[in-house]
Amino acid sequence: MVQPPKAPALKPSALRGDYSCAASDYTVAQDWERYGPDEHAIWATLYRRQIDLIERYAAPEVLAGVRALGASPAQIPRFEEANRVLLNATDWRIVAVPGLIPEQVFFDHLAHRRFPVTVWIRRREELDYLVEPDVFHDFFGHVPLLTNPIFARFMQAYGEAGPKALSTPGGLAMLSRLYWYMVEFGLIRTATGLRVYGAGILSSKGETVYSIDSPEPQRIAFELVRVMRTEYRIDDFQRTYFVLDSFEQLFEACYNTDFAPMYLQYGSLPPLGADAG
Ligand code: HBI
Ligand code: FE
Repeated sequence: MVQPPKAPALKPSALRGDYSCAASDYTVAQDWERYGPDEHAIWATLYRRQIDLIERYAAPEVLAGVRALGASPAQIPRFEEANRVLLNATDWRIVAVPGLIPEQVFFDHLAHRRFPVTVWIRRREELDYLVEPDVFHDFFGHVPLLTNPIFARFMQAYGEAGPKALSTPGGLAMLSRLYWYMVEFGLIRTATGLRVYGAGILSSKGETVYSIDSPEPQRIAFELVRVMRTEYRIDDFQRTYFVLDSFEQLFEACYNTDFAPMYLQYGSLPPLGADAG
């Protein structure tokens, strides 16, 4: 039996998932038949309200992915069905996990083109906010862009960068900021305006609108070192979003880049503030 990792909370609390049946790589069976009507109904509520919003706010590559996956409000998706689409598009697959898993295991899954998706769904009282990822965040937020070859290739390179980050002081914090800002909370410039692609935004009704329409946050052009040095907030909307010109830009900045010199140069310096101008 594997041990759950520590919760990424300010006040550490137990993670919700059941880790007792997880394999050594933290995977479990999705066990789709076990979801009840109430759980499918929560999926339906979340899906309906996000799909309308993202038609207007999300990057075209995200919308193409949502369509390709054939997800619907009718029920929590079956990972096996999504995997047929993903394998065909980019040779990625979903693996089911009980929730957050240790960094090292997470990186290894990504490096092998496996995306860990949490099996459980939030409760109705938590529609708007939840500390841990659930199946709606992981599937609706992350999986659509994994049908995009460039973004999928970036995600693999990200996983491959894990071991060196774990063995260099300050490295993990810097690599995690890249994930936070460019995978969870990324924005992208398109011919028709600024659009959302980050999973943390796509799975949040409030932040989808806020990240694009609010005058409050800073929106800064993507710059690898700056992203890796900038602290983030886990308990509120972001103060800063980084903006891509294209997914190629993210891929080019990270593929074949040795992050070690950046860890050595900046890893032991204090980070830049989450709202540093
Ligand atoms: N585990 N299931 C899951 N999902 C994540 O997004 C995740 C994780 N473990 C570690 C982790 N993310 C972070 O360390 C990333 O910043 C790398
Ligand atoms: Fe996420």
